[in-house]
Order: sequence, then structure tokens, then C-alpha cells
Amino acid sequence: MNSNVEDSFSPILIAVLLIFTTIVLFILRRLLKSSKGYVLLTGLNDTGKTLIHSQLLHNQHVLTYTSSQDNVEECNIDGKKITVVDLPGFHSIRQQFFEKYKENSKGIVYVVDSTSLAKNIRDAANVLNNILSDPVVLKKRPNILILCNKQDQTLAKGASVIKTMLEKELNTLRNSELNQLKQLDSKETSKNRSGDSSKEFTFASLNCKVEFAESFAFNKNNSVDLDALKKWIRKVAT
Ligand SMILES: Nc1nc2c(ncn2[C@@H]2O[C@H](COP(=O)(O)OP(=O)(O)OP(=O)(O)O)[C@@H](O)[C@H]2O)c(=O)[nH]1
Ligand SMILES: *[C@@H]1O[C@H](CO)[C@@H](O)[C@H](O)[C@H]1NC(C)=O
Ligand SMILES: *[C@@H]1O[C@H](CO)[C@@H](O)[C@H](O)[C@H]1NC(C)=O
Ligand SMILES: *[C@@H]1O[C@H](CO)[C@@H](O)[C@H](O)[C@H]1NC(C)=O
Ligand SMILES: [Mg+2]
Repeated sequence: MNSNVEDSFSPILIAVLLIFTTIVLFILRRLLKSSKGYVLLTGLNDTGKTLIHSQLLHNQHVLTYTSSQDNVEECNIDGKKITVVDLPGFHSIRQQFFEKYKENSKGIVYVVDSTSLAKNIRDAANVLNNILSDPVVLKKRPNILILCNKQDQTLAKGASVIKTMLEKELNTLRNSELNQLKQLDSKETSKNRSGDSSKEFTFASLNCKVEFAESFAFNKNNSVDLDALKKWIRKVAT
């Protein structure tokens, strides 16, 4: 009996065990790596994404220009290392960069310029709607933060006003999409489907969690307020 047990711990068995353990560890590491989540900074151009990213990265005000590239950096958010991606907001390249990162996003920050939202409400709602109705987003349900930036400006609208404005515009947008679908539908099948156009759109009715926060990445006194954003990032990326 005893000699049998000793036999089973032969060098060959130990070698096999070692190889097996190595393979398991290797696979585990790959799995952990691929589930690593990004926090994305999205939104229209000129809303402040690149400046926010620079402030998160090295607490620094930089001169920014319209981005044509993605900025992927590991940021130290109050002692925690999290990869934050700054995406270009220009309309013709916006989508292709979002496609690149959406699969691996744990959190999506939608940055709004709180001083010019009234003027850009159509575009702002449209781009937000594209994110909210993206198949990958619907499936993976990342946390979403609508960041009302440039709060240092006196004309900036507050988060609750911005929430109402976006809900109203998203409601209009979704109803007109629904009506177009209905028209197509009635032409093809002459069925009378009851849509839910009577239901007003609210962020609360969505499947994923949407939160709102205010920030500024710059002001005349060289101060910033990104506390709410940092708190949210820490919460989401753990
Ligand atoms: N007053 C004020 N200005 C800001 C703030 N954040 C950004 N800006 C300014 O807004 C302008 C646009 O900022 P960017 O960070 O380049 O904007 P972006 O979202 O990266 O724009 P794209 O790269 O084109 O998508 C710059 O002149 C910034 O200095 C803010 O909180 N307050
Ligand atoms: C932002 O993009 C729009 C087109 O989508 C353009 O008209 C506008 O000039 C751009 N703003 C800046 C500051 O680049
Ligand atoms: C289709 O529904 C509308 C109201 O939603 C109604 O007025 C209309 O009569 C219906 N048509 C048919 C063919 O059922
Ligand atoms: C900026 O500084 C001035 C005086 O140095 C102060 O009166 C003002 O309140 C400050 N503004 C902000 C937004 O901190
Ligand atoms: Mg930029």
C-alpha cells in the first residue's frame, strides 16, 4: 500500500501536475485580463472629454484640440488604477471608436456641455440614443453616467434641468422612430400593432442604471470639480 502511494508521486506525475497547473493559471490570467473593464468618455465634440481625461490622468490643465484619436490611459482615481478612454466626439469618426471599446466597457460616461445643450439638444439626444439602444449596451448593461460639465460657467444648466431636457427630446425621438416603424409595418402587413408611444420616455424605465452628475474641468481660478465623476468611476470599476 505504502509503496504504491510513493510510486504515484513519481517525477513524471509531478511534471504533469506542474504543466497542468501552469496551463490553468495561464487560462485564468487570460480570462481575468479580458474581463477588465474600461470607463469610456463619450459625447459630442467640444464637451470637455479630453480636458477631463487630462485632469484625471495628471491633474493638469492642457490646451486641447478637436480629437481625432482615442486616448487610452490607466488613471489613478484616488489610489485606484482604472483605464479611462477618451473618445473623439466629432460626428464622422465618433461611432467607429465607440465600436472599438463598447464590448469591454464597465462604465460609459456621456459628457454634456451644460452651456450649449439647448442649442445642440437634437444631436446630443441622438448620440445618447445610439448608445442606449446599441445591442452590446443592451446586452451588457454597463453603468451610465450623464456628466453635466462646464458648471463653472454662469449660463450652465443644472443636472436636473438637463435630465428633463434629454428625457423630453429622447421621447420625441423614440416616438418618431416608432411611427416610422409603424408606417412600414402597416404597408407590409396591414396589421394594427399597438405601440407603447403613449408611454413617456424616462431614464428610470431603462434596463441599465443611468445616473447624473455635475462637473467642471476648468475655471478662471484654475480649480476643478471632478469629485462626483471620480466617486462614480470608483464605484463602477470595482
Ligand atoms: N469653462 C470650461 N471650459 C471647459 C471645461 N471643460 C472643457 N472646457 C473647454 O472646452 C473646450 C473643449 O474641450 P475638449 O476637452 O477638447 O472637448 P472634447 O470633448 O475632447 O472635444 P472633441 O475631442 O472634439 O470630442 C476646450 O477649450 C476646453 O478648455 C469646463 O469644465 N469649463
Ligand atoms: C463640432 O462639430 C460640429 C459638427 O458636428 C461642427 O459644426 C462644430 O464646428 C464642431 N465644434 C468644434 C469646436 O470643433
Ligand atoms: C388602428 O388603431 C387606431 C388607433 O391606434 C384606430 O384608430 C384604427 O381604427 C385601427 N385600425 C384598424 C384597422 O384596426
Ligand atoms: C475665484 O477667485 C476669486 C478671488 O480670488 C473668488 O472671489 C471667486 O469666488 C473664485 N471663484 C470660484 C469659482 O472659485
Ligand atoms: Mg477630445
